[in-house]
Amino acid sequence: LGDYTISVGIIGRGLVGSTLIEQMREQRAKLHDQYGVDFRIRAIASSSRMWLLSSGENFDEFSAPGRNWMDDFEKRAETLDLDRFVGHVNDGTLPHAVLVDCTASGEIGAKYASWLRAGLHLVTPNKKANSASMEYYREIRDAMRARNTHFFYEANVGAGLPIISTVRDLLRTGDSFLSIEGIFSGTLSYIFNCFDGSTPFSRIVQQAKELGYTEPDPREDLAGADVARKVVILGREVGLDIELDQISVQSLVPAALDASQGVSVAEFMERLPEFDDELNRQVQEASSRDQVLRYVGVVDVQNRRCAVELRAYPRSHPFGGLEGSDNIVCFRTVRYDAQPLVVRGPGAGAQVTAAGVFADLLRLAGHF
Ligand code: NHO
Repeated sequence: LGDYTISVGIIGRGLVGSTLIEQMREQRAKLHDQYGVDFRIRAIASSSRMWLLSSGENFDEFSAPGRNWMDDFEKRAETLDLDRFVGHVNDGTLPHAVLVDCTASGEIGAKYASWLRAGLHLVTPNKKANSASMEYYREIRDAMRARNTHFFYEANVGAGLPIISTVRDLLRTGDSFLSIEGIFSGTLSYIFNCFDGSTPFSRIVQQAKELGYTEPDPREDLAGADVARKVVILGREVGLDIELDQISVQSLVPAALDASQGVSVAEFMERLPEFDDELNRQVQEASSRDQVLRYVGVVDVQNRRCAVELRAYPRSHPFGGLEGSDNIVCFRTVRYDAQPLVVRGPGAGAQVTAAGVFADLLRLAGHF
């Protein structure tokens, strides 16, 4: 076995997990022949079951074209036992072991520190661990240092866009951050890129829901909680000691329609037009000044403040000309002060998210 043979356990076989497995299958021969990198998928878990491949089994057989590994999962999977799952991936038969967490589970995120301390590497698009308490955030970093293990999470922010890696490159080369400001939600990007005052806000939310751009309950997008997690992760990346509940978040869900009031999704959608006036007034006011409204996340590094809120920007601003569900991030640093460094592109979808996770796996292999 070469140094680049890596035992892989995939937790979560939903949209991102299954797309990642497909992308790894497609690249497998090339990675092996050109770079000597050999990722061996040895275990896959869903929320209640797990499939542990025996030492004689090769996942390539099950994922060959014309065969659906999901069928094999259904036949062979047993009840999920996370400790056995992790022990199997890290059984010492291969030189390195990595867990890829493709769930959105906080419970899984809460295990990272112990897994890193047990010698496993970790790659994930799941934001829960990095946006948990600062204490746990530090515990993860301590575990990595103690065992020289790696944890990569590029897809925590902006799916496959180079956002975390850009922050790291700037810091490592000695630059200092002034601010990070961005549109981090594909859903809210779409909604505000469409919202110019000609169509009521509630109608655009309805369209976005029908197109499948929102969560099944659009309030999850409109409340800004997911953007707040991304902002905390970026804030911590640039050195702020910040907790999720210290971020000021402007929710776009009218208080009377909050889920905590017992309002169903159907009733929320039906009554949202009652609240159109205020946002319509704001967009028209912005428009009269040649501005647009954007729902942004901000890390103000100089004032050590993070916020998630609706802001008005001139049409000529990089945020002004955004299209579709693109994400965009402006990094202002000492070196990029007069003109910010801007990263822009699709920030949602299984293909680009899985590719971000896959790139992290290759980044990990680059350390061996
Ligand atoms: P799914 O399809 O629900 O799959 C989750 C899987 O995890 C399921 O197989 C479930 O059985 C398993 N699971 C849940 N709890 C488990 C547990 N305790 N133990 C074992 N397995 C468990 O979710 P996705 O879509 O595949 O997402 C996976 C992760 O990627 C999540 O952390 C999500 O936040 C992250 N992610 C997904 C996407 C995406 O495209 N689907 C994006 C970013 C991150 O950029 C994407 C996006 O859409 C961003 C956002 N919607 C926006 O900007 O508007």
